[in-house]
Amino acid sequence: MAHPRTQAVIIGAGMIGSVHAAAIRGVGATVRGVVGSTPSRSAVLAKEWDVPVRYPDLAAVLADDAVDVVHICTPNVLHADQAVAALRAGKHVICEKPIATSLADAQRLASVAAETGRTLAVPYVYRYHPLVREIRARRMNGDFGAWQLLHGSYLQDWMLDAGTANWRVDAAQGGRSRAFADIGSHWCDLVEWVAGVRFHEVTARRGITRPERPAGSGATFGPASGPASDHLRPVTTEDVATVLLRTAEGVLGSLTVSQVSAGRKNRLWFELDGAAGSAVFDQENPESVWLGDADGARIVVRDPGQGSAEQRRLATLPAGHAQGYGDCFRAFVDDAYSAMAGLPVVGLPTAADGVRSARLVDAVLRADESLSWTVVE
Ligand code: SOE
Repeated sequence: MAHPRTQAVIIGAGMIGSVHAAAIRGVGATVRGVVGSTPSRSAVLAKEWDVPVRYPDLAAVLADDAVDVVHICTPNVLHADQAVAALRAGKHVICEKPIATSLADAQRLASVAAETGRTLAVPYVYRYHPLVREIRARRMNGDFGAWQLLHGSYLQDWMLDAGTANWRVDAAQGGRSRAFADIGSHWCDLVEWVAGVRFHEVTARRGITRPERPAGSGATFGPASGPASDHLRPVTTEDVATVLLRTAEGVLGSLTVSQVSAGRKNRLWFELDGAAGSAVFDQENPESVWLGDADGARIVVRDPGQGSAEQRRLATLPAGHAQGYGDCFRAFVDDAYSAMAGLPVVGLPTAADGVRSARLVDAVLRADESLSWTVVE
């Protein structure tokens, strides 16, 4: 549905801030303002993004009664405090993941959301691929039987170049976990939600492939920020991670995460193997899924005229007219704004999902330190 009356402000104007802006405009809402790292940067951005109101900082946004929702797209360490301030000012919030850099802060933020009664939505947007919903619907219909193995990977290469600098590398800004918290968290959210499981314990190893990188803050997915010899600093956050998982029922899983796999851009891939059937989804080819059962295997394509109600709802273009990441993001913002208006929505990731993710990040960090199977708190 369209949300012509919703007034949104974006805090943080990196790559993901622009994605939020396109999604807000895509659901017919207004990007009322944008706030950058300093008042002067905010003024430049307001002009570039062609927004109606100039805000020097977050405090000015929170003082404006016309603002309905604040989108927080800043470096991870700022998320929890900024989201708490926005909720306490009576705003709804869409907060980028991870919602906090510690489990305690994620829990504090979720309590404030509950206390204020405002919506806090978290962009685990891959839930919004129509065929992801189709696999989930088939699981709920019992098509796959009891799970036997859940496995996959999330691979990128935008940190491959030793000259790539980004705030995420710095634990003080991004948090102690990088690749797992940034993208492994998406995989876990998606697989838990689609398969209807909770990983109860994990064991993990994190790896650093570039022991030093330049200081500074290059763009996410941007070109290398310059010669690697300038202001090198030690890297303490992981480029790669391998994680073994186990549900309370004893179903095993495995996940490989990397931000340095040459040629892989945003390859979130999972396979769910059940006693009666299997399903495979590849985020870079989201227009079809692979399904296997005792009779063989077949490909199912996205089609608004076929399949589950949720697949049909999210399949906004005719079959063969590719939908992708931007469509997921727009559908997520659409549902988030509907929830803010008190309407029922299906599968919107909220504060509880942000806390769930923080628990998994915390468990992976502890497992890597102790080199043992570790219970997810
Ligand atoms: C960078 O790794 C990033 O932009 C993530 O932060 C997003 O969550 C993911 O969707 C794409 O990659």
